[in-house]
Amino acid sequence: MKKIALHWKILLGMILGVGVGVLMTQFSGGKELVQDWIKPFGSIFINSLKLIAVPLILGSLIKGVSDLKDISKLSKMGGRTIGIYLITTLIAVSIGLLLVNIIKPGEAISAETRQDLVQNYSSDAAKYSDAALKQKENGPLQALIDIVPENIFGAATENKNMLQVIFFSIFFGIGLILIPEKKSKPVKKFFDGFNEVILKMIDLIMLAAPFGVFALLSALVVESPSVGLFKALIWYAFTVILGLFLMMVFYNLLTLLVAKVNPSTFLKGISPAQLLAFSTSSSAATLPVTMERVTDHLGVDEEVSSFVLPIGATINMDGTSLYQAVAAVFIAQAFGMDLSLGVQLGIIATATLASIGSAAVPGAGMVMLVIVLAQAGIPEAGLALIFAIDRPLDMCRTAVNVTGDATVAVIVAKSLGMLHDPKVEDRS
Ligand code: DAS
Repeated sequence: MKKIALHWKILLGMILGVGVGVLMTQFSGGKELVQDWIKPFGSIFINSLKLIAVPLILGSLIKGVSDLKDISKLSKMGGRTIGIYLITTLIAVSIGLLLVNIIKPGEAISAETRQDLVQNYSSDAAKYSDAALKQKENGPLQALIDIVPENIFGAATENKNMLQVIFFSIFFGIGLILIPEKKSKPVKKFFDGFNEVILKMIDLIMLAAPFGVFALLSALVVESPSVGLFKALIWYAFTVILGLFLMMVFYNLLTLLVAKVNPSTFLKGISPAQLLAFSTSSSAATLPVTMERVTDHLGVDEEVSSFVLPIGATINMDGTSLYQAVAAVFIAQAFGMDLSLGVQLGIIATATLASIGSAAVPGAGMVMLVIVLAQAGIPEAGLALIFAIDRPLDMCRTAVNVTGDATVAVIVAKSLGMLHDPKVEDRS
C-alpha cells in the first residue's frame, strides 16, 4: 500500500481528535474519561519533544558552527553571512511581534474559554507570576548573565536554560574551529554522527505525531468550549501566515534592490526548493535542492552557496522565529496575560536564539518554542492550544526559512562579486 505522507496522518489525527473530543462532551463523565485515558498520551508526546530539545541544539549548532571550517573563512564570509542572517531574523521576529500585538488573536478567545484554560492550567499560571516577579527583582543585565551557564549539565536539565545550551554550543563550535584539524576531525565526526542520531530520533517522535495530536486535540476540545478556541486559532494562523507573506515580499525586495535580481527570476529559480520545503517541513531535506537551485538557477558561486546554505539551514530560520514570537504572545493572550515591553523584547532575543537552535526538521520550531515560553514565564501547557495546527504552519514557515537562506546567499555572493549569470535559464 502506498505510504501515506506524515502530514496527512497528522491531519487525520487532528480530525479524529476533534471528533472524539466533541463526542465525549455529549456524555457525562466524557471529559474525565478523555483527561484520564487520552490526555496523558498528549503529555507524553509533548514531553518527548521537550526531551529532544537539548541534544537537538548541541548537535545542530555545534555542527553548523564547526562547518565554518576555519577562522579566516569565518571572518571573510562567515561574519557577513551570520550578520545578515541575524538581521533578517530580527526583522522576522519584529514583524511577528508587531502583527500579534495589532491583531491580538488570543483575545478572540471567549471569556468562559479563557476561564477554563486558566482553571485547567492554573498551576502554570502561578509559575508565570513567580517568574515575572523574579524578572522584576533582577538587574537589567540579568538576562545577559543568565545566558552564560555556570554548569553545562545544570543548564541542560531545565528547558528554561536553553539559551545557556545555545551559548555553550556556539562557544564549543568556535573552539572546535580553533584547534588543529587533525585533533578536531574526530570530534567533528562525532557530532556529525550525533546530529544524525538526533534527527532520526525526531523522525521517530514525529511518527507518533498523529497519535499525539489526536490526544492533544481531544483533551483540548473537552477542556474548553471549542467554538471560542477555534475562532482564536484561525486568527492565530492568519497572523502567522500574514507575517510569513510579508517576509516573502521583503526577500524579493532585498534581492531586487541589493542584487538586481528581479522577483520573477528569483521565484522561478527558488520555487522548487520552496515547494519541497513546504511538503517536507524540513530545511535539511530541502538543502540539496536549495543548493542546486541557488547555484545553477540564481547564479550564486558554488564557493558561496556551499558555505552560506548549510549554515543557513542550521541556524537561519526567519519563518520559525516569526512563528515563535507570534505563538508565544498568542498563548500569553489566551491565558489573559499582559506581557510587559521588557518581556516582549526578551522574546525578540529568545525567539532569535531559539530559531538559531532549531534543527532543520519537521516540528523543530515548536520544540524550541518551549524556550521562548519558559524564558518569558508563559505556561508551556499553552503548546496544547497551538500544536494541533502546527504542521500546516510548519510547512509554511519552512518554505520561508529556505527562501531566507537563498536570499542571503544571493546578497553575500553579490557583495563578494561572486554572483554570475544563471547556468540554467528558467523558461516562464
Ligand atoms: N521545520 C523546520 C525547518 O526545517 C522549521 C520549524 O520547525 O519551525 O526549517
